[in-house]
Amino acid sequence: MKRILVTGAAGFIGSNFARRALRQHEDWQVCAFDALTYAGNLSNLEGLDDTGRFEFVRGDICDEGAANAVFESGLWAVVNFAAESHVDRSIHGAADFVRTNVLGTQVLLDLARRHEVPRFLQISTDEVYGSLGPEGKFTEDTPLAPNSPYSASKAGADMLARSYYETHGFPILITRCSNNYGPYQFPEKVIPLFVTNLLEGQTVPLYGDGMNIRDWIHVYDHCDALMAVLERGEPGRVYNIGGDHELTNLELTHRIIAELGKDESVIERVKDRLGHDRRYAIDGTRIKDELGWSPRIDFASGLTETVQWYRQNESWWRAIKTGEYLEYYKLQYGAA
Ligand code: NAD
Ligand code: TDX
Repeated sequence: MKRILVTGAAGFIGSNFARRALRQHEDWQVCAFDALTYAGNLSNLEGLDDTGRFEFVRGDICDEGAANAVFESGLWAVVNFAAESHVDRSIHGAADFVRTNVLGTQVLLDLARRHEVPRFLQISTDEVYGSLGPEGKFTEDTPLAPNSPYSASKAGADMLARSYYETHGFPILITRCSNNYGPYQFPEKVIPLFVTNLLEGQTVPLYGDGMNIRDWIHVYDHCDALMAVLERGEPGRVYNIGGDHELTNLELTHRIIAELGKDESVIERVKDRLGHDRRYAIDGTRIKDELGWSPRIDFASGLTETVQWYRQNESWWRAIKTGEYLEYYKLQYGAA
């Protein structure tokens, strides 16, 4: 059995990854480690216990003692998803971002090195490269130029991981992915926010001129790419992951409105995000050439299925929007 530690496993991508790992690899055990911040949701992990190869531990990656306990029984890999992940929140306050994203990553790197874990996959983001003009794409050699406290803290974590490879020869891998969408995404991010607002009969707040561009990838494609990097990537290397599907926010909004059978009148133009990056686009040549991976889910069907998922899982997002899901943790684990 290979035991892998998935931090941030109660969040959006971590929970999708944990489910995929258990389904795809019958010889893997998954230890899910998560602090259950506002973004962590135990219901994202429902059913995984049934595999008999899954364990959930509530803990903070900055707490070395708590995290050390999960390293004691031996690990083949650490996959670090744990992070503060929402750009708007980082504009209001950067402290939690620096703490979890930078300090937390350092704690995990030290523990993994001490316990001689053979692989450490740091989940990063395309936002560390900053913003593009109308032309060009981010390659792994694009200099880092983060513009938000969120992306600056993620870049800090990347630099730390890199330094552990250069200084200690510790086998880290870094992935930098574009914007994800799909099941279990917290409804503060644009797609689930807009979809659930429309399902509730509300308007959708479009920032600025709506012409900012994001490259959209389905979370299942992202998880496939992560599996390829975890199993076959070369230590010390960075891999960009993209969906090859650029859209302006206005185009995206129109697609969502059409899916929900609404019209333009639901769009509420609001003030722009501070320091709002104009465009992200990924050059995925390296992961395609070296690991044979490219995205498979086309955006049109991915979006239709995602909207369907939010329609069918109304109790999941309603509990988040009312804050009821936090009560559930308090019952299970006590107040945070
Ligand atoms: P998320 O906010 O949905 O989940 C983050 C999880 O981390 C939550 O379950 C939260 O409880 C947990 N967490 C936060 N602080 C913690 C701490 N101190 N200790 C332990 N657990 C903690 O985020 P997501 O969208 O699933 O993103 C996961 C990772 O992927 C992040 O590192 C993010 O930077 C990266 N990423 C996200 C996207 C995207 O589009 N969502 C794209 C590229 C990269
Ligand atoms: O209400 C909104 N209105 C709006 O116009 C929100 C929440 C967002 N937007 C715009 C801002 C962005 O241009 O939509 C775009 C996407 O916004 P987010 O969903 O907040 O994502 P983004 O800021 O692009 O960052 C995401 O992708 C990269 C994730 O949140 C990060 O964790 C990841 O690293």
